[in-house]
Amino acid sequence: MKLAVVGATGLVGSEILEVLAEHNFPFDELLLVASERSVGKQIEYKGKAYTVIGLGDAVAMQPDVAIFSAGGSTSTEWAPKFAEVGTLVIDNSSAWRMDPTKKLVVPEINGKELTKEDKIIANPNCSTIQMVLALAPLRERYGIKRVVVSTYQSVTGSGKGAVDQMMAERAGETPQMVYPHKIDMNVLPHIDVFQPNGYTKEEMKMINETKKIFSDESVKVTATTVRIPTMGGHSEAVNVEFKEDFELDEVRKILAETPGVILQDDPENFIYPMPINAHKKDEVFVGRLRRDESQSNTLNMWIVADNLRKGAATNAVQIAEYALANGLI
Ligand code: 2RA
Repeated sequence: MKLAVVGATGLVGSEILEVLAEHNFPFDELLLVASERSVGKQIEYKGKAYTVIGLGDAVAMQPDVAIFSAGGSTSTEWAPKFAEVGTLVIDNSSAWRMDPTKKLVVPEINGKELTKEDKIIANPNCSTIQMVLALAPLRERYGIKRVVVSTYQSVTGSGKGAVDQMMAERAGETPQMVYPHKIDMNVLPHIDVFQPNGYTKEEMKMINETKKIFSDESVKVTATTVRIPTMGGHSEAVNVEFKEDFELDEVRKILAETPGVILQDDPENFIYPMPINAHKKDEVFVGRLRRDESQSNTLNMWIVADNLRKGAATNAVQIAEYALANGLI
């Protein structure tokens, strides 16, 4: 098994290496790939130094799997080149997510749709993954009519520069601005670029990707995505209208029994999901379950996950693990 990590020097790339090590992902050879300006850099993996190579050299080495987190333009140009030499590409960018010929995968939900023919697999957007993982089992049981979600997203979703801006502002220094405004002691209702309909690309990702992952255009989704000055993970307030009524105890049982989901729902004892506790964890944490008393068949939930983990690196590694376990590579 020859494994490539493309974008190995970025925030998500580093997280992918951490997850691979924690999961003891089996490979004989590891290729760490990045842009030309990073070629030659040394990166340590499990105590061994690896030298970063360029994309052209990596394709020529014909890896079995390439996990990409290198931005949309790199994925658009290079994912097909890897696929042509037989590599299974798992891409974290948005480049292939809404391509009708590519699958958008959360292994616990729709991993079974994968076949040997799928050579470029899209990893969903981090804010989508954590929401659909919690909603999927409830959709199975009650059917979903509509989802209203408001997110509270960590600056780590914007990359290292955004973390640096926040920390510089917090230290009273003059920051290198990544955002159009201050982020510390502030919130920005603006993630990615605004669209003609007034939504941002991030909001449209949540809307469109949810429908694709559920293979159900009838699910209505609306989203407001907000950047907040925190690390550790993304948080989401989700209001979901089911087709059928529900019992809260059954909802709790379903979620508690869902692989990859951890229920933290004991408000009396101040137990509820928080990004500070989700940091570096692979699971999705759900709490604050309560009936929406303003509308029948409707539930409020609070969903938190480390966006660099299940929102990106962990989900991508789990796709590779699924492919390996099911003879797809
Ligand atoms: C963000 N979900 O949080 C986007 C991309 N990582 O910025």
